[in-house]
Amino acid sequence: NTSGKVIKCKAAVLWGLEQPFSIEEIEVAPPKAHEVRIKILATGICRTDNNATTGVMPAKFPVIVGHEAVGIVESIGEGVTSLKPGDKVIPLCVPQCGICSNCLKPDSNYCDMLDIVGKGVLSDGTSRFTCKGKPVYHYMNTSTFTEYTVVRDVAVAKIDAAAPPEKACLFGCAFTTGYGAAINTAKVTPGSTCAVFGLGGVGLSVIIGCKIAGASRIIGVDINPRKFEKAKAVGATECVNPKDHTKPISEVLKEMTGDSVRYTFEVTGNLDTMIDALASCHKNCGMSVVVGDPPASSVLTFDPMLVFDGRTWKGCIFGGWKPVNDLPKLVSDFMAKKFNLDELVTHILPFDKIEEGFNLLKKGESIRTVLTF
Ligand code: PAD
Ligand code: ZN
Ligand code: ZN
Repeated sequence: NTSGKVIKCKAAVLWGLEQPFSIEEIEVAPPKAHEVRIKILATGICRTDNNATTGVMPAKFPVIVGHEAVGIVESIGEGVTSLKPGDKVIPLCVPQCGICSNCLKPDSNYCDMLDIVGKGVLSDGTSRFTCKGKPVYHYMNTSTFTEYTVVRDVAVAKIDAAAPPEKACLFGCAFTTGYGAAINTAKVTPGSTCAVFGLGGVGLSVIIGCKIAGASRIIGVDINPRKFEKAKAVGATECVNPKDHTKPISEVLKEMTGDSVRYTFEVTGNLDTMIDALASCHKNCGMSVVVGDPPASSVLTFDPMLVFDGRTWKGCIFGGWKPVNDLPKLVSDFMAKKFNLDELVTHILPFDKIEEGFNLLKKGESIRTVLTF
């Protein structure tokens, strides 16, 4: 029984910006009040983790990143009532404390506990990880590239004990984000035409959402044509490479559809693509959803007529779900075969091969690589 004791285990530590992942032995302190310690079973690699290594997303170094995982509760701190050792769980990069002004709003999931600025510490202002005598910081309340992690109890969703970890981990980010962007944020209507810019794990999940919502045309847009086959397998009706055209992509989509693109989704994190996606939806009744992470401290200049004309420009965090409440239901729907995540997981690698997993992402060869322990 490891409860109450420091656990020594393996973790992938980032010592600084643009450094490789270094597999180190770390110490994981026991959970304090309202925290739980989790043994990670499987964790996906998301673009947002890579964004921490490049500085696009702020993080405090040294750091353990990773935010898309399934694990088992190993032990709980004082005052934890919602979870017990042995529960199968998903750590939440977007917590749901239930009491902040945002959690109390029925239509907001932007919990005050969300650590989007990269503070990297838990509620008492300290970290639970050390390596070689130094503190190692947390990332987005989760830090899943480690055999054991400690998170706040409000940043944990309990899921079906039978859920397969190497698929269900995608509910920790990619699927939940993309599917929710279509279902909750855009509220895609039956028979509509959608265009999805960026066909990675999150973009393909948007396509799955558009399809379930009954969209009749779903156009995948990517500069990497190797992504088209998977996009079609999950529901894209056609795919376009902006590099094959001299005209702006918004013009290309307008011609393809007789000016009827109702919903567009930016799922690449590029500033130019955010404007392209906005300009690509119908000028008066279209809606464009920003899902990709904008680079930290960036500024965008755009023609205000794009919005004045009547378009709606929206963003969403984690697909707009209230995750403690909604993730268990999403996982139940998955177990009932409402959606199939098989196409999204292209690679499964042992945890030690994390660097190889990131290289697959950077080279555009993977959709999701899942690391197993
Ligand atoms: P990914 O790298 O697997 O996929 C991105 C795709 O975009 C790739 O297929 C690229 O080829 C493609 N792409 C890149 N540049 C362009 C371009 N100029 N035009 C068209 N396509 C392009 O990433 P992902 O699916 O893991 O994540 C996608 C984005 O979503 C990324 O910015 C990530 O940080 C963000 C994200 N946001 C949330 C949220 O809550 N809003 C959650 C998770 C991820
Ligand atoms: Zn809250
Ligand atoms: Zn993510």
